[in-house]
Amino acid sequence: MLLLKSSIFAAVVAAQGCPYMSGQLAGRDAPPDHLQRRAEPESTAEFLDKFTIDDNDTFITSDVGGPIADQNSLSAGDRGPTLLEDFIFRQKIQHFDHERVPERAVHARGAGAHGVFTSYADWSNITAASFLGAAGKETPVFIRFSTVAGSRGSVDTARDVHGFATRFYTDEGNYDIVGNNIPIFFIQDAILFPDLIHAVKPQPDREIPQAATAHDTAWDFFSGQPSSLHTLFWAMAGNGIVRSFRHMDGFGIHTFRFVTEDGSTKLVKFHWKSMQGRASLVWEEAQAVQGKNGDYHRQDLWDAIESGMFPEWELNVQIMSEEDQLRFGFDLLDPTKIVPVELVPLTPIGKLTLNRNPINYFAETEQIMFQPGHIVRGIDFTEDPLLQGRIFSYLDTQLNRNGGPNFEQLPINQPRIPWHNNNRDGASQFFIPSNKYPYTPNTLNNGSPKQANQTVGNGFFTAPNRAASGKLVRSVSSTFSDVYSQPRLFFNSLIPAEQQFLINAMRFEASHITSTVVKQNVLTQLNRVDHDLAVRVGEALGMEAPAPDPTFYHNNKTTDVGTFGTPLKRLDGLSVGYLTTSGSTVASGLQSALSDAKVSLVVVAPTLGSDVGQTYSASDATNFDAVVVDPSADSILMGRTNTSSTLYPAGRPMQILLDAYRFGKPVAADSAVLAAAGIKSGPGVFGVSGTNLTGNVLEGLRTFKYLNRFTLDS
Ligand code: HDE
Repeated sequence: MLLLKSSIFAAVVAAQGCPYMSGQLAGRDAPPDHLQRRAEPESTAEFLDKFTIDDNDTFITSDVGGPIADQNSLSAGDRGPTLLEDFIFRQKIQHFDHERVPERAVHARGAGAHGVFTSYADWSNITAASFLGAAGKETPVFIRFSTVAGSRGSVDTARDVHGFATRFYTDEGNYDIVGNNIPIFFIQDAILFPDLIHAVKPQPDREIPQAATAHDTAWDFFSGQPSSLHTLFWAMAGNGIVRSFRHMDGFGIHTFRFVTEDGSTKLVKFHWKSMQGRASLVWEEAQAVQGKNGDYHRQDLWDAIESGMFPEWELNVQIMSEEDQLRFGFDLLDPTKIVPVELVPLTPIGKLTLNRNPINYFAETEQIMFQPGHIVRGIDFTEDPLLQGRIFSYLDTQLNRNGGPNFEQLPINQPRIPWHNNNRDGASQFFIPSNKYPYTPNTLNNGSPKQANQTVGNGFFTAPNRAASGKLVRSVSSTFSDVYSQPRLFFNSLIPAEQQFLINAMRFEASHITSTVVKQNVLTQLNRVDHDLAVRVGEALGMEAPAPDPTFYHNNKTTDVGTFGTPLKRLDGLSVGYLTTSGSTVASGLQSALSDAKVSLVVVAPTLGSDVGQTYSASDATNFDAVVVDPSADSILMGRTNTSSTLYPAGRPMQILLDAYRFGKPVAADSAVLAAAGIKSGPGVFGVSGTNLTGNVLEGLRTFKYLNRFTLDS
């Protein structure tokens, strides 16, 4: 029989939840509601344990508990037909037939993990949010990272915006920051979201291409809706092809409100800063990874957490006043604008550590249902029209995915504190409400559950200074109209190599467009941002850019927006390939220095052996962040004496070295091998014997990409 770690009864009663404990189940003399509230939300381990099924040393049962054998169906005679009465067959197949729920309409492909958020201080001077109310206060979290356009089985390294959705299980209810790794968005009004998504998803007739924007409809939309340019620029630069989820930042995008207990407000923007540092792939590499390992990001996150290298992010806020809404030359309600850090610096307020992989992907990562409308006391919305629309959309889509309104009762969605309200029934109601008076106002249940507000019951409250008035209009605010200055600011702020990557990405994407009109529209829009950029993209299309259109041209720059050119902060979880032959040994100094830096050294040889981690047949440059060629094995490896092995594709060892070099990674080999590969000496190309190999490899990993290897337009 199935064993729940604790019994079903205990799960339901303890199920935190279970609001109904306060009635008959818990006895008439149960303490009043507010005294039942836990001082702290239940820890993740404690909470998940109640719902975890342990199959060890059990017999298979039917869904309703009776032990059964489900390996053979019941048939009429040895060779006869299966019988309708076979309830075992029917239940098993039927459950299988219904195993899937609709994948997310966007952000279908993702990976998640549990963790903990720790507040750096008591922030009650800016917010009444209790999870930010004391130094060292810990709150359990679950994060889901994702790409946007691809379906659930698509590849991880598609060029795309990446989702960065965080749920805080706070002691005052669940709070979600459903953000992305790019700090702005394509559109300003939520009503355009279906148009954006229909345009970037595969074309409707042929359902091609999967998880890619390099097609006519996407660029038709981008060039017709120039509010999308700023996000598009970020996605075409390194942020679209990150090295891993661990190496990207996250953003809340919209401006939100912090509200204090005395009702005063601050406008805030959220920034999650990767404590690993930011890093990206180059496009050739990302495409190669797509073929070699579609689970590249998912696996990186899983492996890092499994091996105790817990990824961390610092939560920062930009804090602004209500009076600042139009102060910076753009509107803080416009989600296509960043607030440059020179104007408003980042204030670090806490740290997030991911420390636990899910037990079951479907139950946790697939069933978590985020909502910008999951908000807590001390935080409030703004009038950003994109945010306003999202507050509706996420609740609506969860109803569709779950098939009913009880999805908040799923373990991953439950708050870790009790909840009480008069919502009732619906498909799959998991609890047994004991209150016979589920309405407000009631006298028959002494008014319970009672109304809570700011002063009674520690309730949620809308910022008291929020006001709205005006004639009804169906238009975007005129304060949102400049959509060109900030893409230019972004482009100006990139180092030349990343500017080139961005241009190359646009060349790649735009050269997939078949419509001449769309290509012309793209150049027209790029030209409004930067004439030189339009000329350079146009060159690849064999088209001329329009004459300069300088209305929005400027030379301003900001900082901290690129993903290349800044050394990594931590090397945890990176990997070095050591190309050798079976039976060779790795220099022990290198081995131990890498392991001290939490970098894995993967020995690659023609066949597996005790010290060999990968065979050449299964290996590639995309598996490593740096490559070292064993000096004692190089003549064999580089094909000079053994060109015809059947154990791996011809030339594979040399290919690994060359690709690593082409992808900008540090490489180390002896000079004969480098010469045979045609690799010239230069930054990130190291000798392998007698020199400071270990120091060079570590320094190379920190540098991560050697940008001098990539040609710039002259
Ligand atoms: Fe989403 N978005 N979105 N989005 N979004 C969804 O909700 C939507 C937007 C984001 O890991 C959906 O649960 C509208 C901005 C993330 O589970 C859906 C608009 C940002 C995730 C939806 C936006 C995001 C979603 C699909 C325009 C960055 C994945 C499934 C107003 C701040 C969350 C789901 C996860 C998911 C609607 C715009 C981020 C359909 C209407 C801006 C990270 O409800």
